[in-house]
Amino acid sequence: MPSTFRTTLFVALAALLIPPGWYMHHRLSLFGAFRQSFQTASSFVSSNSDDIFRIEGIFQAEDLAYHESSGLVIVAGQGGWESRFRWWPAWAVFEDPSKAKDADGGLWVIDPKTWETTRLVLDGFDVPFVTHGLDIHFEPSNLSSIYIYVVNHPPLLDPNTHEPLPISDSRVEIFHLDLSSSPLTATHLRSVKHPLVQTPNDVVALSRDEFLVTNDHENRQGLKRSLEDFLTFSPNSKTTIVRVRVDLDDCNGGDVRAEVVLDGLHNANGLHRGPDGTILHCDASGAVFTIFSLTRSTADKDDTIKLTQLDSLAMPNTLDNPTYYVNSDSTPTYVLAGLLKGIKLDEYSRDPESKIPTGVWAVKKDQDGQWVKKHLVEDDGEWVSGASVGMIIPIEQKEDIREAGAQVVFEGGDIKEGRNKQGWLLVTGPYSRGIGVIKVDLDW
Ligand SMILES: [Ca+2]
Repeated sequence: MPSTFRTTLFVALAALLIPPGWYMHHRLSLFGAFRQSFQTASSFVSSNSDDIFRIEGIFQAEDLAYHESSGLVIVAGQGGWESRFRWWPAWAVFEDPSKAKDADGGLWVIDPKTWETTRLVLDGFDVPFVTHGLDIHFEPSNLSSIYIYVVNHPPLLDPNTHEPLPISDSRVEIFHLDLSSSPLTATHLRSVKHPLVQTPNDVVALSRDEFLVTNDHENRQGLKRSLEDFLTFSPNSKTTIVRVRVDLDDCNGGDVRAEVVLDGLHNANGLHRGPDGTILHCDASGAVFTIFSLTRSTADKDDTIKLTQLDSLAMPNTLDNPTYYVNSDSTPTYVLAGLLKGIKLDEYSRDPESKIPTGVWAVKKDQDGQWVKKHLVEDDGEWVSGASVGMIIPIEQKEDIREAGAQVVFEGGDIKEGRNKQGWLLVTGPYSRGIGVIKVDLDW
């Protein structure tokens, strides 16, 4: 065989095999296939055991929302533990739809000053509540009035027997919470279903009557769904961000209007409001965090919304629901939680004893405009199993100074020293036994 032919053949084979090989290796790395050991969350704090704990009594909470004016955290989760391992459409678990009623889904508020939790009374709501992503909306004119939007995955009922079928009847539930009510009560306003919302994952409220929702998959289960997770280069038009509008003043429910705002996405998952009106999003299995601008056009009779990508960042492990905080230097820092061993998802999702390794990153732009990352916490799954969200509650500067025993410095009436140098990081996920809380440094 002439050497030039051999060389050409070698180059051709390499050109054919290296890109798929690199891609396979990269995606397997994102899924944690080559990782065998994981740190514990306790190794991320000093010897002060008060700096890490877990809020018990709220199982499998996928998402968190922070109500700035009251300082309360709002959570959707489950009161029952076992049912998720037999019915959880979000992770393709359809084994026993009758278990959905045992999920004992609910809403809670957490007071980060005392870490006390209060389960809300749900008024006018009696369907199985299998909670997923959530968001809140409130008007500046009435800060004690909060609208809560929660993705729910109850099973479809057989129209004749009314028995649950192994098919998800996914929708978004809208509640209204009056913080002055006693006991604290969330009134169910309506369930929102639409043909464009088939595999809802997360929501972000744009106004009281309007929200965006992600559809995370085209396929609900099976090999095709696994291929969707693994192959980013074949985005599907049904993996979308959808805008939904309802009229909550219409006592009869009224129409649900929906339109696709972005299609061709891969594994569209978490949504969150970002700084300056941006929308934060994560491609979960592709491990890509994206920041969109949101613009409205009222040129037509009906206003339209456009999402335009401003920035993105590829991360080293699968992602879920993004959040952010703004530190004292006004730099937005994004908090990205995810799985460190996503390749064992099928196994984890059916085993009530599973402990799913978890990681939470903080990422921000440095002075040169380059992304920088910090691993806020990693856990082997004992503290928090399968994190889907991390949220920072900055520790008030006075408390910070008092705890640190530092000298208080007043400048123009404001305390400057110690400002927001530490925060409480809340971590939870759809397989967590509680809400993990850990004190983290924000000064980096
Ligand atoms: Ca999610």
